[in-house]
Amino acid sequence: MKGELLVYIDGNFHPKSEAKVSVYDHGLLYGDGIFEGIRAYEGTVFKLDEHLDRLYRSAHAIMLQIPLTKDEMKKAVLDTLKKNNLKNGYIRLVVTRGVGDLGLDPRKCPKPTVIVITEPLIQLHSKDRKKNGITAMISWVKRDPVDATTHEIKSLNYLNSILAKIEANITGVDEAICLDKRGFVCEGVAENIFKVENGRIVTPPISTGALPGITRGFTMKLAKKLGYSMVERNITPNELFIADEVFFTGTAAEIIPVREINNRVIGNGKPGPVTQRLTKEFNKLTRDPKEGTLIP
Ligand code: PXG
Repeated sequence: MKGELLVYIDGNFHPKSEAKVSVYDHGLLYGDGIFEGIRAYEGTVFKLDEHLDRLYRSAHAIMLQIPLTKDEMKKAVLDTLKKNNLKNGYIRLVVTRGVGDLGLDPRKCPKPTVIVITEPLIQLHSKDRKKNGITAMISWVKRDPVDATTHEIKSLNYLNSILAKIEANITGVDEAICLDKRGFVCEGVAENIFKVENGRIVTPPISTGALPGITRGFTMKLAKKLGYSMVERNITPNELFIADEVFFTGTAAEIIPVREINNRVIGNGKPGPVTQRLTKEFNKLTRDPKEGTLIP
């Protein structure tokens, strides 16, 4: 179709409706692969180098040899954005184990598949939710443990998050929060979580099995720069209920306040001063060319 967005697959560009991979691709058959969700703001790809570093770390952890250097991968991302004339957009970078047979042995997959999808911005939550906060529930679905399919790796195994999201959907709340198997707070389904108590900011450590989010890392640095006490430590579900403020961070979600958890109102039910201050500074910096890579 004319005017369609183009998708990069293994060095070639295909119109969106024709962008396809084999049914024998182990990314589909087994969720065997890795990905990144990245975002461009006004011509700058926010923290592109950090996302590429994380992609290559994920690949290392699952022993997948990406057939492109980091610079070639960066070029593929920027070329795809340019071809699609996108200055603001969402970028999905996927590397799968590649085409194999119906057995799960990755040795049968000689060549990884590399995909770059770019789209105009996706809206995860409405403007009202971004401004006034979302509702959430603590899910019965525990985060995958660190000694198994840990979310420290940004792999294509997302059933753990999807099950929690389904639970949130059928309960009628916006998002789900996963605990680790000990019962400590871990993260949202595609967001990291923070709480504020007496002006001090706390977020769970990655050892709960959470993804080391790029937005999480950036928010922690920003919080310290603004003079807040910022610590990583285990948080109990009860500590969330009685927090002054709770917010999520993520590439699509950015910084979003949580106003209710399992029907308990958080603070006074409105976005708190710390969340608002961080959001304001965050929104300035995401558009700063110094914080990312310019689309040529
Ligand atoms: N935890 C998990 C499990 C995630 O998948 C985050 C935290 C936040 O990380 P970043 O690096 O984005 O700050 C993620 C993000 C999206 C999207 O549209 C994001 C993710 C997965 C699917 C969609 O933002 N991962």
